[in-house]
Amino acid sequence: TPSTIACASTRVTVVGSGNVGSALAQRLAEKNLADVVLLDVVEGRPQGLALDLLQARGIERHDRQIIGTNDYADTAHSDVVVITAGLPRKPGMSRDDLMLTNGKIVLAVTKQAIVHSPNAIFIVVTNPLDQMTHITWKASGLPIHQVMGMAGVLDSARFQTFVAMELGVSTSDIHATVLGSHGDLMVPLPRYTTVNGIPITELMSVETVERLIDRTRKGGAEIVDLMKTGSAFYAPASSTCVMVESILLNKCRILPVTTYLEGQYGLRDVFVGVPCRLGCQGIESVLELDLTDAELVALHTSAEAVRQTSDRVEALLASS
Ligand code: TXD
Repeated sequence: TPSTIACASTRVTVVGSGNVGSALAQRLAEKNLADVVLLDVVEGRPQGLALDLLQARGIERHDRQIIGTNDYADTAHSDVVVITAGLPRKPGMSRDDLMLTNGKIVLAVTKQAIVHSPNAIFIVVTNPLDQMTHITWKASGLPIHQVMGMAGVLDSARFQTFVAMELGVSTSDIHATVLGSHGDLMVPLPRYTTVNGIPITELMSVETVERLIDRTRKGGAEIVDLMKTGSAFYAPASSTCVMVESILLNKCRILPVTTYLEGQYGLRDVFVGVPCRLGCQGIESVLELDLTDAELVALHTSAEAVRQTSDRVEALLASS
């Protein structure tokens, strides 16, 4: 394995080489998006995974460098840092149950990564997502447009999948929108969920829409219950990859992203998922959808649940 990357090229560090991290590294390299540095605390695992991915290069026809390491010095000059380090849920656990353990991990990871990539864009994946994004923002000292969380893309992808399965149409023809916090109070928006532009509210009954929303809300838990050890990782890796791609290629895609709101949607000082334009600066702008009163109440309720844990986040930050 080469220990250094010879030429300056686009570089993404993925911290945590578990299920999500390793699947993401594979997507980034095989889509030829960036050189990848895979970092973990476990010695040998990221190095082994990197070697394995390198040995697939000839078959997958790319020449991306992939480094596995336990040393943050190897992550220097990353354009994007993705944080997947931390524990996943076990059956019966809520995402909030992971707060203290993962909070300490995400804090430590951010502080080390920022030293070597002081101007990187950070994407947080670790749960509980909204709170972990808050920690990375504060601990990094970065401007808010450079720190974001991945959840809405995944929740929307799940809704999109269930709608496509229900209607028996191509998933590619469905555009789904899910806002809010990454948890049971997420806010799927049927009015903004369309089949080639036609809102699903015109194509299925209220009961059917509610059933699909319920499955979307419990989409992560359904997989945790089936897998028993570990949680979803293929769709989370794809969802993170699409965000990285929009940033690195300056595609300016509109994606639901967890960000810090400063008055948009009547919300302030809270991290929650809303549609954002993602480009080379990170979050280029936050889009304000025209929501009904009921949709707005649901978004505020979702944000309130995040806010209720903000004292625990602040305590964690203060203790560091
Ligand atoms: O929508 C979303 N945001 C999510 C979030 C979708 C899927 C998974 N989600 C969360 O991501 C999940 O609840 C976890 O909190 C993280 C990572 O999930 P993953 O399934 O990848 O967990 P693994 O396989 O247990 O991998 C975690 C890795 C593992 O290799 C640990 O050794 C490593 O994290 N780890 C660390 N790496 C670096 N530094 C530190 N301190 C560290 N601690 C653990």
